[in-house]
Amino acid sequence: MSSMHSSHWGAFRARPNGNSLIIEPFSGDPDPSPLLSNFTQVLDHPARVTQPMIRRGWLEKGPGADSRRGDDEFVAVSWDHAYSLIAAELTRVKNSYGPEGVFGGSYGWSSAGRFHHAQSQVHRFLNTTLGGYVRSVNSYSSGSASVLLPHIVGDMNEIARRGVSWQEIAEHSDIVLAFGGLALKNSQVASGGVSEHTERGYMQQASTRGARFVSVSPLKSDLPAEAQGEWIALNPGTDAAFILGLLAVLIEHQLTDEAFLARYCVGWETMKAYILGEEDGVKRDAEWAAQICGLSADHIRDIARSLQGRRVLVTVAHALQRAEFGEQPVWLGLVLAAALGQPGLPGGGYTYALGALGHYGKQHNLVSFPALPQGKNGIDRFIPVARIVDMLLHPGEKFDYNGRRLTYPDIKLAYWAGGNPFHHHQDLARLRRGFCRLDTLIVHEIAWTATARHADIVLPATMTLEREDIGGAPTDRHLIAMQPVAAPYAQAKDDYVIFTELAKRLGGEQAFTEGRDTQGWLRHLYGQMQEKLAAHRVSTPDFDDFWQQGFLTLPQLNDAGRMINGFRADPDAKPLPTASGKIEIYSATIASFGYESCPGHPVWREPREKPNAEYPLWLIANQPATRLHSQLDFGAYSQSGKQNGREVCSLNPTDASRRGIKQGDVIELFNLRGHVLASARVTTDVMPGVIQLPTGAWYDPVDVHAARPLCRHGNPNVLTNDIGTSSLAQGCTGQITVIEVRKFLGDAPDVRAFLPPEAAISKPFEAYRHV
Ligand code: PGD
Repeated sequence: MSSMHSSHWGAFRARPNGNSLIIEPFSGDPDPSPLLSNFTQVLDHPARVTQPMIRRGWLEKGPGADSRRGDDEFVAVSWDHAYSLIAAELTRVKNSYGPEGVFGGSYGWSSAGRFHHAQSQVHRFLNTTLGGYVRSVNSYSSGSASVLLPHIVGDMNEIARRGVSWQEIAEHSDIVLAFGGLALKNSQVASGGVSEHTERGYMQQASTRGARFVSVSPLKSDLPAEAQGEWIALNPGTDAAFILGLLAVLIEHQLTDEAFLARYCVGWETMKAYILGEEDGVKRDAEWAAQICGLSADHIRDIARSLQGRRVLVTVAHALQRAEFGEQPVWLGLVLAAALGQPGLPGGGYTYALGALGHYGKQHNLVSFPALPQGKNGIDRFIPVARIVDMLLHPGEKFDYNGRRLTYPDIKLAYWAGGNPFHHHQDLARLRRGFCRLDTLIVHEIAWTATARHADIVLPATMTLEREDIGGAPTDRHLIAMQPVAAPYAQAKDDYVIFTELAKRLGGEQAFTEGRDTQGWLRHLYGQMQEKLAAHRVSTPDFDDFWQQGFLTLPQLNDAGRMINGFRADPDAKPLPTASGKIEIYSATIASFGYESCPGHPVWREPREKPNAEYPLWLIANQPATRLHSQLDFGAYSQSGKQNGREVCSLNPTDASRRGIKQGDVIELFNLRGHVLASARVTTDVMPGVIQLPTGAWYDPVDVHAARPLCRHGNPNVLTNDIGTSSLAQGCTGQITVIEVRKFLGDAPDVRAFLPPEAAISKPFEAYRHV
């Protein structure tokens, strides 16, 4: 008997086969993701957390700052004992500091089911039992674009999802100019699930029709072979300068669409003055851009001229804005599309982050599946999500954010479920210092990630395969009944069950559960969706039939590509949701904030970190191809991509031979923040001067206390820099940094990332599977 289930990387059927699982992709998926095979052998992997664990130092000394976090023993306790300790600690913090003392941002992707979405569960729990918590806003994915785009064109999700559709590209685009490429490893993933992977097919269809895909990236692999495209290799982080150079050529040859710019945009004259050097005497022309981005001036001129008179789509990947001044390429991509007069034409103009997630460029469902209500947060204090360590290390300090001057709160307790900060944050030694300042860190995890190892209280959570849920996303026409595939491992419990037990002890059970168990909630949420559909006269099977069938096909809107198209078709009736109602090439609002790091029109700014004599190489720390973020790094597919258990890092033969590095060597990447071991892959797919090491290898430091730790496994966030993109958005800047690399001499230490902390395994307990 197989069970229907879903994940962020696809729907599937699963059935047990001894200790492993046989996974069959959803029959309706034309191009299933290979990430599905990460599920085959993980249910009882030794990395799983078996029972509640408390850090010895916290048990003995009580809550308080402690530098032993990440290097202490764990003591196994009963669930009852763990619940009592947590309830008492939450009560202490609430009574002494109020909800302002609790950080509940709990950033992380968790699993696809909409009810067991761990972040929502944490928020609902803290709202209903403590009266609120300090929250985080925006994401590590699109922290700067999500703040910038509403000022200059409209809501980020609207642009990405309803900007220009894949269907239009297949039918109409002549040129798709993709800054950051269109890698399928990214579009095979969508939060909430993606039951049909269609991007490869659309690219194939477009290129067969004659569309030209141009990928601007330091990595050749950012464009799939099916696109039959061109690779423009430019220096990391220099797209803004490149686009300014392209604009200069368009201006010089009078190839700009002045009528479009005058009618639909504000600020073109100011932008032109900046490009022509009328503001400060610096002419940003092709020669100027060539010096920065590593292309020849002639190449830049050729590319610019080739765009004129064609149906051109410009898209800028999430990755580009995950860098210092990451707002600028996002803004300039829009300016380039506007200068060509393309926004609003089918298959032309601007779309943000096409292909960065499986959600984008698709049609929306007629109604969305309801989210678990999160209750009311009684306090209004927040941080931009990637500023967490600044908050922990500098309570009371002021910082800028999107025109506001905010103050970092003084956090005593952090509650985390469904995320892995030691995966997603930058400068991990600094992150550890921040976490060591807390009184208490509580983590629910399925496995011993570095975040769990740094916690004071670790509670074993069930993984998605062990519980029932409903998977769905706003642009996925299949709603999936996620049927349990296996019984919970050892003593693992659902996040919802854990919070229900804690709510009981804190006197908030009714408010938290509203009298429902998991089944009760699934039926309730499904019923709400049925009501929304009924209002459109769409009938749906009852819950039991849906559950038995395993999925439901939902009606969709024909809305892909509607956002910008609508604006051009009827500019008076539907102005854009910006201050001027037009595309803002110059934003008076942003200018009024007075930020040097993000002025009123897009600019080129030299990043603080760039290659130098000591650290001459760019490191690109991008999304991995063999797993989602750090999830199931111990899974079969993720492991198959490693070399002797270590993450593989790619570098150009020129850089390798200069350092005597050969294919398969263990190499050490280092900078002033730390050292990382990885296995070398020597390839011309990476441009000279650049090294690529994907994110997601679990942090595995030889000595957690070291100021510059050595990770033996290959986590690039040891090396990345923990600064905000700009005063405007304060987004994550983890995509690029500078490093040096050398061959690692001597015996490379074995990877220990997937072994539970020693004391935790030496405890006498029986790991068993109970039904
Ligand atoms: P995941 O690995 O998905 O990473 O950061 P995020 O924290 O989301 O973490 C999810 C965790 O939830 C896993 O540890 C998993 O075991 C756990 N989990 C899964 N299901 C459950 C559950 O049901 N309950 C509980 N309690 N836990 C569960 C991702 C973030 O990383 C993102 S979105 C981006 S885009 C960023 N990308 C980069 C980057 O490009 N470059 C760098 N250098 N850094 C990045 N960090 C960011």
